[in-house]
Amino acid sequence: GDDPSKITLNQYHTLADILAYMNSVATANPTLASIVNIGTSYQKQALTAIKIGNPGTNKPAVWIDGGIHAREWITTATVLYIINELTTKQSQYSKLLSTIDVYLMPVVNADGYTYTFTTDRMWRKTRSGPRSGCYGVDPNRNWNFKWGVAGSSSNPCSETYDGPSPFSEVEPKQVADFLTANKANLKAYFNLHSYSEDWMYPFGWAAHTYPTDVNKLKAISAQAVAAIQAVNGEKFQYGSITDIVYPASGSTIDFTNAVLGIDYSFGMELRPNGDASNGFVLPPSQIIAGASETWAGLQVVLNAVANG
Ligand code: ING
Ligand code: ZN
Repeated sequence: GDDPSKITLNQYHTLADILAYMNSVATANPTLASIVNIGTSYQKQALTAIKIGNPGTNKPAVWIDGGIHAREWITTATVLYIINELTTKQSQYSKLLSTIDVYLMPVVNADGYTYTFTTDRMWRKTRSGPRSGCYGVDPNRNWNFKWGVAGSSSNPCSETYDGPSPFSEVEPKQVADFLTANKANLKAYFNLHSYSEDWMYPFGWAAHTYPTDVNKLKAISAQAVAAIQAVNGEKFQYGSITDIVYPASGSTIDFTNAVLGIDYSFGMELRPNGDASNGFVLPPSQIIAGASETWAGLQVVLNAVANG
């Protein structure tokens, strides 16, 4: 029968299949990979990450997550691609994985992701509620830094509803708790979205507001987008969240940068480019090209972390 530690990379997968894959990768690679239980979702589904790295103590670590927004399926597929890369090409990545640990979480918003398979392909938010007759909070407006300041809504029916309070949503709350507990080792945080082909650094809460080391972030972002372009020719724009997309407060990377002190905190908008008419529904035939270019950009930062 099928070997669950293998996954078809050119298809999208249900949460159940993803969890089975992650478990079997950890079982098949006991010295390289282990399951990290982040917690459970509002609807009591597993929130699961996988830690990949060769044995060692006090290693620098990086975190990469996808599926914080349910309909952005290419982000989940990209995290699965990276898990497969790191666990099936061990000689290629042995130096990297001897130096750093990589935490990968393919589906942050487990309930929303499941809902996009069962009911509404275009769902974005969590599935808590109802509040005022509407379901869900934007899990990328619910983090506890400058919550509710800009580019979010207090209307429960809005796609950017920031929630009744910071970390009202158990999914971002439990990810934040894990990141906080491990902040001494975490040297980079990546939060994947789609779409429009952008590479973004903080901040989103106010325009023309940047971390003090923004010049370092600009320089490595330029290298990352060049590495992305070298794979298939896709041109990603880079800049701060407000420079590149729009104001957005209470987001992932503002929190990981400003509260946890993780300098290399980046958000990305993956394929397709901004001209697409329904860019959330990326044909599966583009998964591998999109994931491989994204992985090239991420490796620029991972290698910088590994080289200290
Ligand atoms: N875009 C992101 C959003 O949450 C973003 C942009 C990314 C903002 C990272 C802040 C931090 O609106 C999509 N497509 O969801
Ligand atoms: Zn998103």
